[in-house]
Amino acid sequence: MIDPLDWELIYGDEVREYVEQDGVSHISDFLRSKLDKWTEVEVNIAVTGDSGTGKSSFINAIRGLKDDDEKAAQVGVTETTTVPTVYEHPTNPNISLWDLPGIGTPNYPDLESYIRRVQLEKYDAFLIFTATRFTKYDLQLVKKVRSIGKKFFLICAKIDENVRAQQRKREFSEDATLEKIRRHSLESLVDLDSDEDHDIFLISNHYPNRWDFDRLTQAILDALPVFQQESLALSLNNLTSKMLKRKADVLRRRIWMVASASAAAALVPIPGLSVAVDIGLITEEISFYRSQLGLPIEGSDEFARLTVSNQEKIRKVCLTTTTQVAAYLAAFASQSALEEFSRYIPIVGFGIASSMSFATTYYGLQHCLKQVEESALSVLNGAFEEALEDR
Ligand SMILES: Nc1nc2c(ncn2[C@@H]2O[C@H](COP(=O)(O)OP(=O)(O)OP(=O)(O)O)[C@@H](O)[C@H]2O)c(=O)[nH]1
Ligand SMILES: [Mg+2]
Repeated sequence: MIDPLDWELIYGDEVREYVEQDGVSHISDFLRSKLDKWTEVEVNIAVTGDSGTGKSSFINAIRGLKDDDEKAAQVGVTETTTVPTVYEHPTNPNISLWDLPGIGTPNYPDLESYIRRVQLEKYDAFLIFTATRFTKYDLQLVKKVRSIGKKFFLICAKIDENVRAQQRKREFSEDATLEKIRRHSLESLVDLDSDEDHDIFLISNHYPNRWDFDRLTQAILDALPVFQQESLALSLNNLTSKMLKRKADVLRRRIWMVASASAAAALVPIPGLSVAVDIGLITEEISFYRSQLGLPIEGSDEFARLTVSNQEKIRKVCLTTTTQVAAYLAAFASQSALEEFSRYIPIVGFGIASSMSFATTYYGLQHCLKQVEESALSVLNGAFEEALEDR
């Protein structure tokens, strides 16, 4: 696990080095480029496993696509994926999901030919799919992937089908069914070191909000280096409560950079606000919070379906004009806490970190993000209750 403070300051060294070399006169542009860096970080995820185990369906589900969407991977009951195919994430072309045929399928008869053609080195993580038991080829691949120090995840898809089949029995327990599936697929891993705990993720590509789909997503994120974690977390749009929290955490950790950029660029006083801030940048950041955390836009059908109380919550953080943002920030303009911000002084310097402008932006954004997060969670819980009522 990464120390939260390190996480917050992942760009700290780069910013400090920049300031040492170039001073702070153009720091605002530099910080803006860091705020956008997540869009440039490449993440390559390999999705592999035997034919028909749900690889292509997963690639669609994690990208929030339906199987018949234009950019969807082809899904079918007959063998569909025969050559490695890359699928970009719709919100970020640098997130690549590689649909790889399994070893033992006609084009890849054994591990050697697979390694030659698939180039294991280029992937950050391997997702190995099964629908029942892992094959001897899956085991060979796990050993190989582990030997080169790469992360892998063992996944058993189509859990909905299994659960549905068991439901026909008189004595049905979902927990017992899941445990049985888990044990059954673990048995096929006996060849791997017995002292290591092998986690198996039981998912359904058709119900990404149920079973282990979210736990798998979180585990993949946890396994990546920080920059890639940030990039993938901000790119994924399958919103669950854990995902919301993770996204909000990533957004919270960049507030000091927005506050620094705001303080450095704040040349023009804003009417109605006693302190100069970069109001354009702050407005953009707040809008980023709303889109990242999936708040429905006022006027949309989704918005119209919300409860009155959720609509009210969203309106409060719908700050789209300079005047609205200035009025919101005014409440934070008198606050300053030198001690709290002292950790930023060695990075951006005393002038910026101790300014009123920094403090106003910092506190204003912290508060706003909290409000957006709470509203998003409330909307999500409302949608969840609605889904339960429909069942
Ligand atoms: N019920 C259910 N069906 C699934 C799930 N995942 C995939 N399927 C179905 O299983 C079949 C095979 O899915 P694909 O995603 O094409 O499997 P694949 O691993 O890409 O198969 P190949 O390309 O042939 O290697 C399709 O009919 C899917 O609709 C799931 O989680 N639940
Ligand atoms: Mg396929």
